[in-house]
Amino acid sequence: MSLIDKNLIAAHNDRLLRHVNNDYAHLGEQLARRGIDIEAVRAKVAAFGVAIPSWGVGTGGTRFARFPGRGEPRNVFDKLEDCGVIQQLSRATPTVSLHIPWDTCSDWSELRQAAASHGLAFDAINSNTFSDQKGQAHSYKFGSLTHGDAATRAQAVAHNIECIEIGQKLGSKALTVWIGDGANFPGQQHFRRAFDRYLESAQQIYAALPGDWRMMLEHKICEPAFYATVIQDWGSSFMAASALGPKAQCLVDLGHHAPNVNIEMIVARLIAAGKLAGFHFNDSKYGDDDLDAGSVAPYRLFLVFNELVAAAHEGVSGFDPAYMLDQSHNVTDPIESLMTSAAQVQRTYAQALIVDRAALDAAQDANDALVATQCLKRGFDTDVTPILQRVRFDAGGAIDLVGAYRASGYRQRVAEARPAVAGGGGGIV
Ligand code: LRH
Ligand code: MN
Ligand code: MN
Repeated sequence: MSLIDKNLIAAHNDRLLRHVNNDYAHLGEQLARRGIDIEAVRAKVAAFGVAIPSWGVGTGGTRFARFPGRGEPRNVFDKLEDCGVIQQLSRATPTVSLHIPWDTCSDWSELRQAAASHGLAFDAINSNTFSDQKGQAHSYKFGSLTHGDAATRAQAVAHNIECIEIGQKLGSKALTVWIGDGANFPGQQHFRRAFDRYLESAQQIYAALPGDWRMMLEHKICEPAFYATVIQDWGSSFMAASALGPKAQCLVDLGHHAPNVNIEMIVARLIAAGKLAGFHFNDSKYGDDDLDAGSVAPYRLFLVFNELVAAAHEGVSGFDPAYMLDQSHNVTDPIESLMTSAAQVQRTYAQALIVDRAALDAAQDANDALVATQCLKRGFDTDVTPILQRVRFDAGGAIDLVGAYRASGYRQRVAEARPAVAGGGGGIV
C-alpha cells in the first residue's frame, strides 16, 4: 500500500533526474581520480538503513510545554503510517523501533501486518520503567530496576520480559533498556548497592532473552537523576554488559554524554571490546537536546562514522551495530525532520566510505598529523548529495525529500482525519 501517490513522486523526480545524472557523473569522475569507484559507494549506501523511533513521529516537547503539530498520530497504527511515508520517500528507514507502553495494541500480529503493508519491519523494542503507567502497583519515583524495594524491581523486570514477548511477535531481535534511576541529592543513594541491584534485575531480563536476541544497555549522563545516574556513562554500561554476558552490549545515544566528550573514541573502545550494540542518532548543543542528526555538529557525526567504516573495512569480528534515530521535534514537522535526519546519517556514512584508508594508515605510520587529518577532511568536504539522490531514485523514493513530501499534501490529509490535540505545559514525552 503506498501512502504517497507514486505518480506524484515520479513527476517530481522527472523534473530533477537530468541534473542528478549530470551531478552523479561529475562526482563519479572526481572520485575516480581519487581511485574511488562511485558504484561501490552507491551499493553500500543503498544497503544502509536507520530505524525510525515510533515516538519521534509525534511532536515532542520540553518539560515546559508541548506545542502539538497538525495531524498528530492518534495511535501506533497512525505512527506506522507516518513511518511508512518516511520510508516511501527516503528509502533509508526500513525499520521502526517501538516504545512500550507508549505503543499499545490489542493485536500485535495485526500491527506486524500493518507494518509489512508499509514496507516496514521492527528493530529494537524499548522498555519504559522511567514513568508510572496507569494502574501499576508500585511507583518508579525512586527507581525501577535498581529500586530498594524488591517488589518494585520485580515489576520492572516483568515489564522488560513482557517487552521481549511483544518483540518476538513483531520480529524484533533486541531489547533496549534505558532507566532514569539514580539520585538527585548527594547521599540519597548508596552507589555500589544500587549498581548491584541493577545487575541482579538485568540478569533476570537477560535470562529471558531468546537465543538470537541482544540486550542493548543505554547509558545517559543525567536526567531525570541530576546528581547521579546508575548507568551514567559507557564505563558503567560496559561493566554491566560484561557481567551479563555476550548478548548484552552498550548502546550509544549521541546526546547522552558530557559536553566535549570524545564520543568517537568511546565508539572505538566499544568496538574493540565487541560491545557496541548500536546507536541512537540525534544532535546536541548542550545536553540530551534530541536535535536532528547532524544539525549542530556534523563533523562529530562524521568522526563516529569514520570509526564504523574503519571497523567494517578492517573486518572486526562480531561488528554489527544497530542504527536508530532518537529525536524530539518541537518546531518542525516530525516527518520532515526524520526524513532529513535519515538522509543526513546516510550522507555521513557515504563521506566516511570515501576516506582513503590506505593513505590514512600511511600518514599515521609516518606520524604525519596534517596529512592524516586532511584524509578525513577530504571525505567530509566531499558533497555526496548525487549519490544519495541516485540511491533514493533507484529505490523508488523521492530525489527531493521535503519538496515531494510537501507537494503530496500528506500532512493536510491526515490533519483532516486526525483530530487536533490540545497543547499544554509540562511533560517531556
Ligand atoms: C532517554 C532516551 C531513551 C528513551 C528515549 C525516549 O533520554 O534517549 O532512549 O527510550 O529517550
Ligand atoms: Mn536514546
Ligand atoms: Mn535521550
